[in-house]
Amino acid sequence: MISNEPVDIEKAARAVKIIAGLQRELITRIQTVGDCGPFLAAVYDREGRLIAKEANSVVQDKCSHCHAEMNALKAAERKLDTFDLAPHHVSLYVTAEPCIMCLGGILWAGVDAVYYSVSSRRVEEITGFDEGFKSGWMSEFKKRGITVYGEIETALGEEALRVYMQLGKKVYKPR
Ligand code: AZG
Ligand code: ZN
Repeated sequence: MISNEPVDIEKAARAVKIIAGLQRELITRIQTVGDCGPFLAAVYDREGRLIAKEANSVVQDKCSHCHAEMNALKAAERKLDTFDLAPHHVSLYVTAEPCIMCLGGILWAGVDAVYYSVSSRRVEEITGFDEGFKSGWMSEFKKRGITVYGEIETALGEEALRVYMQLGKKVYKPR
């Protein structure tokens, strides 16, 4: 596990539990929903209540922006009836490191923290997706007061990506 702050055992334990649940659900969705992308994200408040959970729906919705993180943040904003999540003190949990687009979306949404599983490097190695250029993003988030924990429960996260590839599903990328 890596982090942009000293590791808090309680935050880390909560993240392991939530991310393992997302990974198991993601594998089931990949196996059962024909056009589900291989990424799942959830927004929780600081009392541990689930606000929104969404998968990548790029293929299904014919929309290049419909990454799991963007879908989950949009659903959370709709549910809380706001364009600014900051007063609600929410955290984003996601099965892979956010891509270049989602880093921007996460900043504009106003989350307190981001917890992710598989690194972009491993996503690219396993699937061929292009996650973009984004050096030093964890320290940029720290400067803006956003906590980041990464590479949580990576074995199951990588397994979800391998299942996606084994099923011959679509790898879309910028060209
Ligand atoms: C992606 N990476 C993440 N983290 N999430 C998605 O929905 C993606 N789609 N393509 N790369
Ligand atoms: Zn993304």
